[in-house]
Amino acid sequence: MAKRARSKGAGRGKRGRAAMGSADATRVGAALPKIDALEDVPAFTDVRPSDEQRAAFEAFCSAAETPGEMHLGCVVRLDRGFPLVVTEERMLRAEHAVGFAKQDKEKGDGLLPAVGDWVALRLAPGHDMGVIERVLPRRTVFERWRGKNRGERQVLCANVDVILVVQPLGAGEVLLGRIARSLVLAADCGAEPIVVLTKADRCSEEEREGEVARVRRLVGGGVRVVVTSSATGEGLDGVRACVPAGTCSMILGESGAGKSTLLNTLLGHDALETGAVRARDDAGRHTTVARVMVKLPGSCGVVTDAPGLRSLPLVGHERGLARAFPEIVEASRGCRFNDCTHTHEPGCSVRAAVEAGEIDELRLEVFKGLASEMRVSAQSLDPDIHL
Ligand SMILES: Nc1nc2c(ncn2[C@@H]2O[C@H](COP(=O)(O)OP(=O)(O)O)[C@@H](O)[C@H]2O)c(=O)[nH]1
Ligand SMILES: [Mg+2]
Ligand SMILES: [Zn+2]
Repeated sequence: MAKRARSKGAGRGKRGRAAMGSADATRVGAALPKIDALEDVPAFTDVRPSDEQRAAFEAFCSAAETPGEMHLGCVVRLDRGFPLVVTEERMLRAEHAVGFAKQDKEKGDGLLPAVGDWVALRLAPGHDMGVIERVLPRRTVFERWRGKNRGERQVLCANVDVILVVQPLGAGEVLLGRIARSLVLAADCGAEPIVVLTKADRCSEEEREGEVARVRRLVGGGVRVVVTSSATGEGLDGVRACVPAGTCSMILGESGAGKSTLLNTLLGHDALETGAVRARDDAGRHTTVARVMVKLPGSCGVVTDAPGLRSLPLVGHERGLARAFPEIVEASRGCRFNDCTHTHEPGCSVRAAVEAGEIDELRLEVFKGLASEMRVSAQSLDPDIHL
Protein backbone atom coordinates (compact mmCIF):
# COMPACT_ATOMS: atom_id res chain seq x y z
CA MET A 1 0.00 0.00 0.00
CA ALA A 2 1.28 3.44 -0.88
CA LYS A 3 2.12 5.50 2.17
CA ARG A 4 0.72 8.99 2.40
CA ALA A 5 3.05 11.83 1.59
CA ARG A 6 3.29 13.01 5.17
CA SER A 7 3.73 11.38 8.52
CA LYS A 8 0.84 11.21 10.92
CA GLY A 9 1.58 14.54 12.56
CA ALA A 10 -0.43 16.03 15.36
CA GLY A 11 -3.38 18.19 14.38
CA ARG A 12 -3.53 16.90 10.84
CA GLY A 13 -7.02 17.46 9.48
CA LYS A 14 -8.60 16.07 6.35
CA ARG A 15 -7.94 19.30 4.50
CA GLY A 16 -4.24 19.07 5.27
CA ARG A 17 -3.72 15.85 3.37
CA ALA A 18 -2.18 15.90 -0.06
CA ALA A 19 -4.04 14.60 -3.09
CA MET A 20 -1.28 12.26 -4.18
CA GLY A 21 0.42 9.36 -2.42
CA SER A 22 4.18 9.43 -2.02
CA ALA A 23 4.71 6.64 -4.59
CA ASP A 24 2.94 8.75 -7.23
CA ALA A 25 4.74 11.85 -6.10
CA THR A 26 8.11 10.14 -6.34
CA ARG A 27 7.37 8.80 -9.82
CA VAL A 28 6.25 12.19 -11.12
CA GLY A 29 9.00 13.94 -9.20
CA ALA A 30 11.68 11.84 -10.87
CA ALA A 31 10.51 12.99 -14.30
CA LEU A 32 10.55 16.67 -13.37
CA PRO A 33 13.53 18.97 -13.81
CA LYS A 34 15.75 19.15 -10.74
CA ILE A 35 15.14 22.32 -8.80
CA ASP A 36 18.85 23.03 -8.46
CA ALA A 37 19.23 22.94 -12.24
CA LEU A 38 16.54 25.54 -12.90
CA GLU A 39 17.72 28.99 -13.93
CA ASP A 40 16.06 32.38 -14.09
CA VAL A 41 13.29 31.35 -11.70
CA PRO A 42 11.69 34.51 -10.30
CA ALA A 43 12.33 35.21 -6.64
CA PHE A 44 9.58 36.14 -4.21
CA THR A 45 10.53 39.81 -4.57
CA ASP A 46 10.21 39.65 -8.36
CA VAL A 47 6.55 38.65 -8.20
CA ARG A 48 5.14 40.56 -5.20
CA PRO A 49 1.57 39.87 -4.00
CA SER A 50 -1.02 42.64 -3.85
CA ASP A 51 -2.26 43.98 -0.51
CA GLU A 52 -5.53 42.09 -1.06
CA GLN A 53 -3.68 38.84 -1.61
CA ARG A 54 -1.58 39.37 1.53
CA ALA A 55 -4.74 40.11 3.49
CA ALA A 56 -6.43 36.99 2.10
CA PHE A 57 -3.42 34.95 3.15
CA GLU A 58 -3.48 36.39 6.68
CA ALA A 59 -7.20 35.64 6.93
CA PHE A 60 -6.64 32.08 5.72
CA CYS A 61 -3.85 31.54 8.26
CA SER A 62 -5.85 32.84 11.17
CA ALA A 63 -8.48 30.18 10.46
CA ALA A 64 -5.99 27.37 9.77
CA GLU A 65 -5.32 24.47 12.13
CA THR A 66 -1.56 24.85 11.78
CA PRO A 67 -0.89 28.52 10.97
CA GLY A 68 2.82 28.07 11.73
CA GLU A 69 3.13 25.73 8.74
CA MET A 70 1.54 28.15 6.28
CA HIS A 71 3.62 30.11 3.80
CA LEU A 72 2.65 32.68 1.21
CA GLY A 73 3.95 31.53 -2.16
CA CYS A 74 3.73 32.14 -5.88
CA VAL A 75 3.40 29.37 -8.47
CA VAL A 76 6.23 30.09 -10.91
CA ARG A 77 6.28 26.86 -12.95
CA LEU A 78 3.96 24.03 -13.85
CA ASP A 79 5.83 20.98 -15.10
CA ARG A 80 3.25 18.49 -16.31
CA GLY A 81 0.81 20.17 -14.01
CA PHE A 82 3.15 19.91 -11.02
CA PRO A 83 3.60 23.33 -9.37
CA LEU A 84 6.88 24.89 -8.35
CA VAL A 85 6.32 27.52 -5.69
CA VAL A 86 8.56 30.30 -4.41
CA THR A 87 8.10 31.61 -0.90
CA GLU A 88 10.03 34.31 0.91
CA GLU A 89 12.48 31.69 2.18
CA ARG A 90 12.78 29.07 -0.55
CA MET A 91 11.66 27.36 -3.74
CA LEU A 92 9.91 24.00 -3.59
CA ARG A 93 7.64 21.58 -5.39
CA ALA A 94 4.10 21.36 -4.23
CA GLU A 95 1.05 19.20 -4.61
CA HIS A 96 -2.61 20.04 -4.26
CA ALA A 97 -4.56 19.50 -1.10
CA VAL A 98 -7.21 16.78 -1.29
CA GLY A 99 -10.04 19.25 -1.81
CA PHE A 100 -8.70 20.35 -5.18
CA ALA A 101 -9.35 17.04 -6.90
CA LYS A 102 -13.00 17.33 -5.99
CA GLN A 103 -13.24 20.95 -7.11
CA ASP A 104 -11.64 19.93 -10.37
CA LYS A 105 -14.42 17.52 -11.20
CA GLU A 106 -17.22 19.79 -10.13
CA LYS A 107 -16.15 23.16 -11.44
CA GLY A 108 -13.53 22.64 -14.10
CA ASP A 109 -9.98 23.63 -13.27
CA GLY A 110 -10.70 27.30 -12.64
CA LEU A 111 -9.76 26.91 -9.01
CA LEU A 112 -6.61 24.89 -9.56
CA PRO A 113 -3.41 26.86 -9.20
CA ALA A 114 -2.07 28.33 -12.43
CA VAL A 115 1.26 29.94 -13.14
CA GLY A 116 1.31 33.34 -11.46
CA ASP A 117 -1.07 32.34 -8.70
CA TRP A 118 -0.49 33.33 -5.11
CA VAL A 119 -1.23 30.43 -2.82
CA ALA A 120 -1.32 29.45 0.81
CA LEU A 121 1.25 26.68 1.00
CA ARG A 122 1.50 24.28 3.91
CA LEU A 123 4.90 22.90 4.70
CA ALA A 124 5.09 20.43 7.53
CA PRO A 125 8.43 20.30 9.40
CA GLY A 126 10.89 17.94 7.75
CA HIS A 127 9.12 17.80 4.40
CA ASP A 128 10.47 18.90 1.01
CA MET A 129 7.15 19.04 -0.70
CA GLY A 130 4.56 21.67 0.12
CA VAL A 131 0.81 21.30 -0.08
CA ILE A 132 -1.21 24.03 -1.77
CA GLU A 133 -4.16 24.60 0.52
CA ARG A 134 -5.74 27.62 -1.13
CA VAL A 135 -5.44 29.73 -4.26
CA LEU A 136 -5.67 33.36 -3.16
CA PRO A 137 -7.95 35.78 -5.06
CA ARG A 138 -6.57 36.66 -8.48
CA ARG A 139 -5.91 40.21 -9.60
CA THR A 140 -6.33 39.22 -13.26
CA VAL A 141 -6.87 35.90 -15.03
CA PHE A 142 -5.82 35.08 -18.57
CA GLU A 143 -7.93 32.15 -19.63
CA ARG A 144 -9.22 30.33 -22.65
CA TRP A 145 -12.26 28.22 -23.22
CA ARG A 146 -11.87 24.51 -23.17
CA GLY A 147 -14.28 21.68 -22.82
CA LYS A 148 -17.91 21.33 -23.59
CA ASN A 149 -19.65 24.02 -21.66
CA ARG A 150 -19.54 27.76 -22.00
CA GLY A 151 -18.21 28.22 -18.50
CA GLU A 152 -15.30 25.80 -18.70
CA ARG A 153 -12.08 27.73 -18.79
CA GLN A 154 -8.43 26.91 -18.57
CA VAL A 155 -6.41 29.47 -16.69
CA LEU A 156 -3.20 30.07 -18.65
CA CYS A 157 -1.71 32.66 -16.34
CA ALA A 158 -2.93 34.41 -13.20
CA ASN A 159 -2.11 37.93 -12.00
CA VAL A 160 -0.79 38.89 -15.42
CA ASP A 161 -0.25 42.54 -16.44
CA VAL A 162 0.87 42.30 -20.05
CA ILE A 163 0.15 39.89 -22.92
CA LEU A 164 2.89 39.81 -25.55
CA VAL A 165 1.10 38.78 -28.74
CA VAL A 166 3.70 37.24 -31.02
CA GLN A 167 3.46 36.81 -34.79
CA PRO A 168 6.41 36.02 -37.05
CA LEU A 169 7.39 38.09 -40.06
CA GLY A 170 8.71 36.50 -43.24
CA ALA A 171 6.14 33.70 -43.37
CA GLY A 172 3.54 35.28 -45.62
CA GLU A 173 0.99 37.74 -44.31
CA VAL A 174 0.83 38.25 -40.60
CA LEU A 175 -2.37 36.65 -39.30
CA LEU A 176 -4.48 39.62 -38.26
CA GLY A 177 -7.31 37.39 -37.09
CA ARG A 178 -4.98 35.65 -34.70
CA ILE A 179 -3.71 38.95 -33.31
CA ALA A 180 -7.26 40.25 -32.90
CA ARG A 181 -8.27 37.06 -31.12
CA SER A 182 -5.43 37.54 -28.66
CA LEU A 183 -6.43 41.18 -28.15
CA VAL A 184 -9.96 40.08 -27.29
CA LEU A 185 -8.69 37.61 -24.69
CA ALA A 186 -6.31 40.20 -23.23
CA ALA A 187 -9.09 42.81 -23.11
CA ASP A 188 -11.33 40.33 -21.33
CA CYS A 189 -8.67 39.76 -18.70
CA GLY A 190 -7.73 43.40 -18.27
CA ALA A 191 -4.08 42.91 -19.25
CA GLU A 192 -2.32 45.23 -21.68
CA PRO A 193 -1.77 43.61 -25.07
CA ILE A 194 1.44 44.41 -26.95
CA VAL A 195 2.09 43.06 -30.44
CA VAL A 196 5.56 41.64 -31.06
CA LEU A 197 6.46 40.89 -34.67
CA THR A 198 9.41 38.50 -34.58
CA LYS A 199 11.94 37.29 -37.18
CA ALA A 200 12.31 40.70 -38.86
CA ASP A 201 15.56 39.42 -40.39
CA ARG A 202 13.53 37.11 -42.59
CA CYS A 203 11.74 39.75 -44.62
CA SER A 204 12.56 42.67 -46.88
CA GLU A 205 12.26 46.27 -45.75
CA GLU A 206 9.29 46.70 -48.03
CA GLU A 207 7.44 43.63 -46.77
CA ARG A 208 8.11 44.62 -43.20
CA GLU A 209 6.74 48.12 -43.65
CA GLY A 210 3.61 46.73 -45.27
CA GLU A 211 3.01 44.21 -42.50
CA VAL A 212 3.62 46.72 -39.72
CA ALA A 213 1.17 49.11 -41.38
CA ARG A 214 -1.51 46.40 -41.58
CA VAL A 215 -1.00 45.47 -37.94
CA ARG A 216 -1.11 49.11 -36.80
CA ARG A 217 -4.31 49.60 -38.77
CA LEU A 218 -5.82 46.62 -37.02
CA VAL A 219 -4.80 47.44 -33.47
CA GLY A 220 -5.18 51.23 -33.63
CA GLY A 221 -3.07 53.81 -31.81
CA GLY A 222 -3.59 52.45 -28.30
CA VAL A 223 -1.60 49.23 -28.69
CA ARG A 224 2.20 49.13 -28.90
CA VAL A 225 3.76 47.25 -31.79
CA VAL A 226 7.39 46.10 -31.50
CA VAL A 227 9.42 44.59 -34.35
CA THR A 228 12.17 42.19 -33.27
CA SER A 229 14.77 39.81 -34.55
CA SER A 230 16.44 37.39 -32.21
CA ALA A 231 19.01 36.83 -34.97
CA THR A 232 20.16 40.46 -35.21
CA GLY A 233 19.13 41.74 -31.80
CA GLU A 234 16.81 44.32 -33.29
CA GLY A 235 13.94 45.50 -31.12
CA LEU A 236 15.07 43.78 -27.92
CA ASP A 237 15.20 47.05 -26.00
CA GLY A 238 11.69 47.74 -27.25
CA VAL A 239 10.51 44.48 -25.70
CA ARG A 240 12.42 45.19 -22.48
CA ALA A 241 10.62 48.52 -22.19
CA CYS A 242 7.28 46.71 -22.37
CA VAL A 243 8.03 44.40 -19.44
CA PRO A 244 9.48 46.55 -16.64
CA ALA A 245 10.49 45.18 -13.24
CA GLY A 246 7.51 44.43 -11.03
CA THR A 247 5.27 43.38 -13.92
CA CYS A 248 4.22 39.91 -14.98
CA SER A 249 3.75 39.22 -18.68
CA MET A 250 2.69 36.24 -20.70
CA ILE A 251 4.04 35.52 -24.17
CA LEU A 252 1.43 34.16 -26.55
CA GLY A 253 1.64 32.90 -30.13
CA GLU A 254 1.62 29.83 -32.32
CA SER A 255 4.27 27.20 -31.98
CA GLY A 256 7.31 28.21 -34.01
CA ALA A 257 6.59 31.94 -33.76
CA GLY A 258 9.91 32.51 -32.00
CA LYS A 259 8.66 33.03 -28.44
CA SER A 260 11.18 30.90 -26.59
CA THR A 261 14.03 32.12 -28.80
CA LEU A 262 13.10 35.71 -27.99
CA LEU A 263 13.06 34.99 -24.26
CA ASN A 264 16.37 33.13 -24.46
CA THR A 265 17.89 36.09 -26.29
CA LEU A 266 16.63 38.44 -23.60
CA LEU A 267 17.96 36.10 -20.91
CA GLY A 268 21.32 35.82 -22.63
CA HIS A 269 21.39 32.00 -22.61
CA ASP A 270 19.31 29.03 -23.69
CA ALA A 271 17.04 28.50 -20.71
CA LEU A 272 13.97 27.50 -22.71
CA GLU A 273 13.64 24.78 -25.31
CA THR A 274 13.24 26.02 -28.86
CA GLY A 275 12.57 24.93 -32.41
CA ALA A 276 13.31 21.37 -33.40
CA VAL A 277 13.53 20.04 -29.87
CA ARG A 278 11.87 16.66 -29.52
CA ALA A 279 8.41 16.96 -28.05
CA ARG A 280 8.71 13.53 -26.43
CA ASP A 281 11.46 11.82 -24.53
CA ASP A 282 12.48 8.18 -24.99
CA ALA A 283 9.63 6.97 -22.86
CA GLY A 284 7.18 8.78 -25.11
CA ARG A 285 6.32 11.40 -22.53
CA HIS A 286 5.91 15.01 -23.48
CA THR A 287 8.94 16.88 -22.28
CA THR A 288 7.92 20.35 -23.29
CA VAL A 289 4.55 20.61 -21.60
CA ALA A 290 5.46 23.17 -19.00
CA ARG A 291 4.45 26.69 -18.19
CA VAL A 292 7.47 28.53 -17.04
CA MET A 293 8.02 31.97 -15.57
CA VAL A 294 11.42 33.52 -16.11
CA LYS A 295 12.84 36.68 -14.59
CA LEU A 296 14.51 38.75 -17.28
CA PRO A 297 17.80 40.39 -16.29
CA GLY A 298 18.24 43.92 -15.07
CA SER A 299 15.27 46.24 -14.78
CA CYS A 300 12.89 43.83 -16.51
CA GLY A 301 10.08 41.86 -14.98
CA VAL A 302 8.81 38.31 -15.23
CA VAL A 303 7.54 36.61 -18.40
CA THR A 304 5.61 33.34 -18.71
CA ASP A 305 6.33 31.09 -21.67
CA ALA A 306 3.62 28.57 -22.51
CA PRO A 307 4.20 26.12 -25.33
CA GLY A 308 1.58 23.99 -26.97
CA LEU A 309 -1.29 26.43 -27.35
CA ARG A 310 -2.78 25.30 -30.60
CA SER A 311 -6.04 27.16 -30.52
CA LEU A 312 -7.65 30.11 -28.84
CA PRO A 313 -11.35 29.54 -29.38
CA LEU A 314 -13.60 32.49 -28.69
CA VAL A 315 -16.40 31.28 -26.50
CA GLY A 316 -18.09 33.66 -24.10
CA HIS A 317 -15.67 36.53 -24.71
CA GLU A 318 -18.33 39.09 -25.64
CA ARG A 319 -16.99 41.55 -23.10
CA GLY A 320 -13.47 41.26 -24.51
CA LEU A 321 -14.74 41.66 -28.05
CA ALA A 322 -16.63 44.80 -27.05
CA ARG A 323 -13.55 46.20 -25.33
CA ALA A 324 -11.24 45.41 -28.23
CA PHE A 325 -13.61 46.86 -30.85
CA PRO A 326 -15.49 49.56 -28.91
CA GLU A 327 -16.29 51.78 -31.91
CA ILE A 328 -17.95 48.91 -33.78
CA VAL A 329 -20.01 47.73 -30.83
CA GLU A 330 -21.00 51.33 -30.16
CA ALA A 331 -22.09 51.94 -33.77
CA SER A 332 -23.99 48.64 -33.89
CA ARG A 333 -26.46 49.95 -31.29
CA GLY A 334 -27.88 52.02 -34.12
CA CYS A 335 -28.39 49.08 -36.50
CA ARG A 336 -32.02 48.40 -37.39
CA PHE A 337 -31.74 44.71 -36.49
CA ASN A 338 -30.55 43.52 -33.11
CA ASP A 339 -28.70 40.61 -34.66
CA CYS A 340 -27.28 42.63 -37.57
CA THR A 341 -24.17 41.00 -39.02
CA HIS A 342 -23.15 44.26 -40.75
CA THR A 343 -22.91 42.49 -44.10
CA HIS A 344 -26.13 42.90 -46.13
CA GLU A 345 -28.82 44.16 -43.74
CA PRO A 346 -30.63 47.41 -44.45
CA GLY A 347 -30.30 50.15 -41.83
CA CYS A 348 -26.81 49.05 -40.75
CA SER A 349 -25.13 51.83 -38.77
CA VAL A 350 -21.80 50.07 -38.78
CA ARG A 351 -21.53 49.96 -42.58
CA ALA A 352 -22.72 53.56 -42.67
CA ALA A 353 -19.87 54.49 -40.31
CA VAL A 354 -17.39 52.68 -42.57
CA GLU A 355 -18.73 54.62 -45.59
CA ALA A 356 -18.34 57.84 -43.61
CA GLY A 357 -14.74 56.97 -42.81
CA GLU A 358 -15.43 56.70 -39.08
CA ILE A 359 -14.70 52.99 -38.78
CA ASP A 360 -11.75 51.25 -40.43
CA GLU A 361 -12.93 48.63 -42.88
CA LEU A 362 -10.06 46.30 -42.01
CA ARG A 363 -11.08 46.33 -38.36
CA LEU A 364 -14.67 45.62 -39.34
CA GLU A 365 -13.62 42.65 -41.49
CA VAL A 366 -11.61 41.12 -38.65
CA PHE A 367 -14.38 41.88 -36.15
CA LYS A 368 -16.96 40.16 -38.33
CA GLY A 369 -14.85 37.01 -38.50
CA LEU A 370 -14.52 36.83 -34.73
CA ALA A 371 -18.13 37.82 -34.09
CA SER A 372 -19.52 35.15 -36.39
CA GLU A 373 -17.33 32.55 -34.69
CA MET A 374 -18.66 33.65 -31.34
CA ARG A 375 -22.21 33.68 -32.60
CA VAL A 376 -21.85 30.07 -33.64
CA SER A 377 -20.17 29.02 -30.42
CA ALA A 378 -22.25 30.92 -27.94
CA GLN A 379 -25.41 29.51 -26.44
CA SER A 380 -26.61 32.92 -25.46
CA LEU A 381 -25.08 36.36 -25.73
CA ASP A 382 -24.98 39.07 -23.15
CA PRO A 383 -28.27 40.87 -23.75
CA ASP A 384 -26.69 44.32 -23.75
CA ILE A 385 -24.05 43.60 -26.34
CA HIS A 386 -25.03 43.41 -30.01
CA LEU A 387 -22.56 41.70 -32.28
N1 LIG B 1 15.52 33.87 -38.67
C1 LIG B 1 15.03 33.86 -37.44
N2 LIG B 1 14.61 32.68 -36.91
C2 LIG B 1 14.10 32.68 -35.65
C3 LIG B 1 13.99 33.88 -34.90
N3 LIG B 1 13.42 33.57 -33.72
C4 LIG B 1 13.19 32.23 -33.74
N4 LIG B 1 13.60 31.69 -34.89
C5 LIG B 1 13.52 30.26 -35.26
O1 LIG B 1 12.15 29.84 -35.26
C6 LIG B 1 12.02 28.51 -34.77
C7 LIG B 1 10.99 28.46 -33.66
O2 LIG B 1 11.43 29.22 -32.56
P1 LIG B 1 10.90 28.98 -31.08
O3 LIG B 1 11.52 30.05 -30.25
O4 LIG B 1 11.10 27.59 -30.64
O5 LIG B 1 9.35 29.25 -31.26
P2 LIG B 1 8.17 29.10 -30.18
O6 LIG B 1 7.49 27.82 -30.49
O7 LIG B 1 7.28 30.27 -30.43
O8 LIG B 1 8.77 29.13 -28.82
C8 LIG B 1 13.40 28.09 -34.34
O9 LIG B 1 13.94 27.28 -35.32
C9 LIG B 1 14.16 29.39 -34.20
O10 LIG B 1 15.52 29.24 -34.45
C10 LIG B 1 14.46 35.11 -35.49
O11 LIG B 1 14.40 36.19 -34.93
N5 LIG B 1 14.95 35.03 -36.76
MG1 LIG C 1 8.55 27.75 -27.27
ZN1 LIG D 1 -25.17 46.48 -38.67
